[in-house]
Amino acid sequence: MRILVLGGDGYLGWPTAMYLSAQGHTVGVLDNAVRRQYDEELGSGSLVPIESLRTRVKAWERVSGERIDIFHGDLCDADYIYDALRIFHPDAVVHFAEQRAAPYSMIDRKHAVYTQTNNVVGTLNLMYAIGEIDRDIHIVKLGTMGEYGQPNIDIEEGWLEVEHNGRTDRVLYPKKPGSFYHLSKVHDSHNLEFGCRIWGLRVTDLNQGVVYGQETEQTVLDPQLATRLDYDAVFGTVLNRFAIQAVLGQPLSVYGGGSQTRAFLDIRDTVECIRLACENPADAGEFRVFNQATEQFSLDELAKLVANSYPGGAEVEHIDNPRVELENHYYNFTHTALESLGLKPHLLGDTLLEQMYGVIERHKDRVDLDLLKPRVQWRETANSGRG
Ligand code: NAD
Ligand code: USQ
Repeated sequence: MRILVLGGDGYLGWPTAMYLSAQGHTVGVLDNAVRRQYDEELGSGSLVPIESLRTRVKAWERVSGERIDIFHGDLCDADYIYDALRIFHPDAVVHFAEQRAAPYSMIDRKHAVYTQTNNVVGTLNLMYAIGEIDRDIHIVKLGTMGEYGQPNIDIEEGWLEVEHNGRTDRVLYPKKPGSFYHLSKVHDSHNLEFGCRIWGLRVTDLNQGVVYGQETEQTVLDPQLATRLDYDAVFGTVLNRFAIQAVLGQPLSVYGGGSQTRAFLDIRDTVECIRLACENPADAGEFRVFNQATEQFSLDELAKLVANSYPGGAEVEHIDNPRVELENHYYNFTHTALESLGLKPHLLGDTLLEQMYGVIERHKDRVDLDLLKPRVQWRETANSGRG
């Protein structure tokens, strides 16, 4: 298949592009490098050194013999995305190209507006381009488990059968997200579902949980193929941060009481889920939703797992929650669709954590400890961007 990966320079986009290429697909990557600009804005950077997209692609060709085409451009530039689709002619477009950090979207008005504009407009441009150029192109869109929030009922895969006053209907599962970033994904989902109804688009919305890990079968083939690993309080995600804090001898920063429960998956499962979604496309007019996560943990459980597995242990610190989140809540999500397509999940275990500790140990001198502290407060309308 011909697969265009939007956001192919990012934490997940780059390993996915290589994985799909390694499976024999013809891959292109589109990115405007804005993720590297957020680093400059925030004074942060990947713990593991990463190469430019051009160097990565050359290294991949040297290692695998496979070519990946680069499209350097902004998804919010409609003409650019129309041209890219006409030139590349994809069978599937994997859409990772969004501002993805909840704390970044909560810094202040400007960052909230940027996040929602970048994410919603980019997705709309993609929908229109596909609507005009070729409606058979399958959109594989990265959504998030956070779209659902923490409802007091079981979380289904995108849709819910509802009975009300003696009548029944199948409706989009109700959403109660916890940041302006997560809300941007809800808006995308609604726009995409509408595109399926009016134009017969084929869409798979992957409601992905929090991803952990840094290595895949392809990234380890050469240091120039490494993907990024964020540790700062804006872009660093919780399990990656706990592992990094353990190696640095810093307390593991559990926000609030720690009973908050979230859905998780290993980065090696992310790339495989994308392959499965691409190779098994949604039908014309179908808005298909998969919950792309394999396990659930409370923050306290995660912190304990890390503290128990790190040689020498780690201190767990509960700090005032900078976010507004439910605690002591019910959480139970369905995740059978990807497994029925053949996903064999990598469940979180000591081996993965030990591998991560090794990676972190090699690069721990690059950490700016100041960036570990969360400074973006959900209850404030204006925060300083650093941390
Ligand atoms: P990332 O920030 O590392 O990568 C996103 C890439 O998209 C970056 O390289 C960025 O430069 C690019 N991009 C952003 N806006 C763009 C635009 N307008 N035009 C072109 N390129 C643009 O993020 P990631 O962690 O790789 O996440 C990828 C996707 O997966 C995101 O949509 C995110 O919401 C989703 N997701 C991530 C996680 C996670 O734990 N990392 C979990 C669930 C869902
Ligand atoms: N948390 C801590 N300590 C930390 C960092 C986070 O306790 O040091 C807590 C947060 O309060 C939250 C949970 O851990 O309850 C997850 O936070 P996170 O920053 O790891 O993840 P989140 O903000 O939800 O966002 C990440 C990705 C986002 C993706 C989402 C998937 O950045 O792109 O959409 O995970 S999900 O959470 O399923 O919506």
